[in-house]
Amino acid sequence: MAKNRAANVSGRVPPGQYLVEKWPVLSYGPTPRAKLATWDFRLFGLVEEPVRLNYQQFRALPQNTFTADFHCVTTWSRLDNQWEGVMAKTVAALVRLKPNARYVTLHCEGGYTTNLTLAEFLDDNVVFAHRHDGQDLDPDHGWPMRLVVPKLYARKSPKLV
Ligand SMILES: Nc1nc2c(c(=O)[nH]1)N[C@H]1C(S)=C(S)[C@@H](COP(=O)(O)O)O[C@H]1N2
Ligand SMILES: [Mo]
Repeated sequence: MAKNRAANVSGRVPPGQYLVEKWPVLSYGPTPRAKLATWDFRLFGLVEEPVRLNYQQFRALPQNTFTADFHCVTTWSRLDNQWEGVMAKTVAALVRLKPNARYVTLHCEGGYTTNLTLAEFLDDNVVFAHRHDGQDLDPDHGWPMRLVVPKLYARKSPKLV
């Protein structure tokens, strides 16, 4: 890892971060093996219409690409990541949220969970991504799909959702 103190990008990275060019893997356990044939994405809770998508159906949803920085609270930041996937807003529209919905919990293969306020989830540039910098995500980075929430520390960007 290049230990570049992020002095000339203040305002863009949180205080005390250093910049990395290689992308570190931060997982609390071994990467579970994903099988596309049995993969599913379930949307349930305070919704009018619970939805279950297989991988083909997920990939058939409208796709977006954008660039954003990625910050881990263990002090590394990786700038200018290009993400490609389905925006969280697009996914939320499928289920039609009930008016009393306030929070989203994301459940991952392997047991990791994290939560967001609905406003954080529906913010711009929140994406269920399957590609990074023009390539399929590596399994250790969440392939076949992970959420990316660029404005929050990356622990709120769950892999293998
Ligand atoms: N499923 C899962 N998602 C996860 C984690 C994890 O351990 N398991 N770690 C989180 C943390 S703390 C960070 S910093 C980012 C790191 O993503 P990366 O390993 O792709 O760099 O993933 C987040 N999402
Ligand atoms: Mo992290």
